[in-house]
Amino acid sequence: MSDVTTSTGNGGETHQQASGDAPVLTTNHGVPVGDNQNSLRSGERGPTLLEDFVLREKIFHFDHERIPERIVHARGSGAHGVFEATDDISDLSKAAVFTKGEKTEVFVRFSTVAGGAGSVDTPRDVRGFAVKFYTREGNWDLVGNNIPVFFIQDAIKFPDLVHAVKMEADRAYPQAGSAHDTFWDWASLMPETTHMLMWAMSDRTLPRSLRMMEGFGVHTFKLVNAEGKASFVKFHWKPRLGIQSTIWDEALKLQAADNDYHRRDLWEAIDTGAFPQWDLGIQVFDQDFAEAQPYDVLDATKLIPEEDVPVRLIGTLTLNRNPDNFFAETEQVAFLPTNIVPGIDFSNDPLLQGRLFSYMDTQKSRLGTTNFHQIPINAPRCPMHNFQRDGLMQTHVPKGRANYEPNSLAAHGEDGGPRETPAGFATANAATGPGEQGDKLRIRAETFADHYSQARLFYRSQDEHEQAHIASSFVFELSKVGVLEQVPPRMVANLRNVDENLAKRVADGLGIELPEKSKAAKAPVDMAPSDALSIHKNMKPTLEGRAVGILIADGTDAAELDAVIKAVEAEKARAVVVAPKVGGAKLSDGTVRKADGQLAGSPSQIFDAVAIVLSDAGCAALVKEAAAVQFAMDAFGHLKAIGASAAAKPLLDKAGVEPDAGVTDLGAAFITAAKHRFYDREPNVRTLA
Ligand code: HDE
Repeated sequence: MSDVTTSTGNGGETHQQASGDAPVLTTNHGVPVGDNQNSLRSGERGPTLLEDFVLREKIFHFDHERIPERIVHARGSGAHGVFEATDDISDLSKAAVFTKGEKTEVFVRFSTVAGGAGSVDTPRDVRGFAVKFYTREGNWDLVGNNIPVFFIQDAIKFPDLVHAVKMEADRAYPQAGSAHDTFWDWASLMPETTHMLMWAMSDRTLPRSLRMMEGFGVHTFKLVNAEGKASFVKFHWKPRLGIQSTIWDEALKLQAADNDYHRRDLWEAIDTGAFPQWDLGIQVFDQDFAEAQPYDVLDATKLIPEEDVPVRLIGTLTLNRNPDNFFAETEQVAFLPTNIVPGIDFSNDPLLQGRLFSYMDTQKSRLGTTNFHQIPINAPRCPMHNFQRDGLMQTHVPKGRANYEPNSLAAHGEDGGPRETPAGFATANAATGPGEQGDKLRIRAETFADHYSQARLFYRSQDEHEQAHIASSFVFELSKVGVLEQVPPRMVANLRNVDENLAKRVADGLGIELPEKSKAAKAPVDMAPSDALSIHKNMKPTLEGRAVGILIADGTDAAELDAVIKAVEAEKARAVVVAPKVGGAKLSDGTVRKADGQLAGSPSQIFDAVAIVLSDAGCAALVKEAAAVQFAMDAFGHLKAIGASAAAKPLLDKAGVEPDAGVTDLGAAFITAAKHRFYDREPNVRTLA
């Protein structure tokens, strides 16, 4: 049944009128609108009248559609889901969200940090990983990142970090990138950033998909059990699809191919039922362990190697529903590290402590009211009662007189309102758990002084290819430092404390003398390398959740094409057919196969592996097509598997594709190869530092 009937009014403009199920168009105040095409005029060609409340309300509301974007993490993508607790940890925490079998609704928002809301998805940047659990004891927000450590130790440095990394104040560029003067000027003067810089310069900041990155709570928190006993805890999210990253050249080209690469990928995965999943892991430790470490567990620039405290998996997060409305949900969601529930508590990490007052404040200025908790995406799903009253945009209508406590109104038969409960949130007593007390001093603890040991740990835990990427990223970023000539040597001087070889590679890559080593506040120590820190050691040889681009042209063998598609789909991957024309190609059997993407708009960087299925004639045509040559050349350069029919050889030759383990025919060998990246190929395609 049609929802609207159309009629043509004066001047030929289209009027759509409600009929059937279509609701009547009204003003915000419910007044039915008779004409949504013409404003009210004085005479047919006269001025518009102030009286036109329909026009004025429509424009007035439109004029105010935007709210201030987040000062950091402005660009984000969100999804609804569910968290299911899978292990009994009642000995550690009394939180209902951790009761084995308990299912809790969640909303998750992933973000980049530096760019504005309209910036691209694939810059080299940290990713936010913020989870709001709507537990039956109130909302718990775990507002973390995809990197387990942070740039700074104390919240007082956060505005400096953000000012330095965001676009420069006078010229308003670069958008969304750290490769510029002010960031490196600041970072090279702040040795505590060194560990996080290692992560930022690694491929961790170039995730292949939001579905394929880890998440971390970063700070040390506490778990508190029913007896009030507290333990220290670090939270981890482990992606079921493994960790997967792109490489720099690919990320740059993805930026050109698709500004919304990650947002689209997340939306489409959920839309097609391929629900992304992560396991929630905890590292639990006590005061004795904390005191025995060569770093301070309250220092957010440090991690706890998984080899020292294994990650115990206690639940699973499944994202299973896309937002209904981006603004109402993803934009208005207000994460607050202060949203915490009984059974979980803060530690004295000075970075976390600073966050505890920042977020409430920012939400007030972003959302305009202290009542932002009443916006549906922020509202708790459990009952909520208190004596907070009034304020801008109040939507609750409390009944009765009880807006203060204590009161004895109940004795008079009136509603006396809510009362506190002994089961409510109580701050963990330091005497029954890890103790962190001290005098009030504006001081940085001596235990925070070692800025290099874990940077070294990270670097030395990477394989040779990952180390080369890190060295090359430093070279690239520092090469973007313009007039501030003192900055690159200062940074390299710091890197000498991390690893002499790394420093030398970066100095060579920049073409500068190796500077004198900077003086470390505390001499670094060697820690045992940790495999958990490497992406390459944590990638899964799988095609699940990935995409294979299949290039075809007129004359492609239908059976050969179908065999590839079938084999790819059997691995739970997307088989995406690409042809010079989106209408399709005429195959060997005379049928026309519609393409999923046109060659010009579907470069190989949007795929994890490519198959090139061509006839002699098809190949002869594509050899003269730059986009086709580039398709093969980039797949090779981005270290991806390339499966090709024998007839495609001239195209591969023209693209400079040389035979190696990742270049196969279209049989089973291709499917095996497609699950990998061929990092050994890299020295043949580009010079790394
Ligand atoms: Fe944030 N951070 N942050 N941050 N942060 C914000 O809150 C802040 C820090 C993180 O998807 C802001 O709503 C301070 C660490 C994520 O909506 C703001 C400090 C970590 C998100 C803010 C930090 C984070 C934010 C901006 C130093 C990883 C996006 C808008 C003490 C553990 C949440 C907003 C979303 C957002 C302040 C440090 C993660 C301004 C002062 C460390 C994922 O309030």
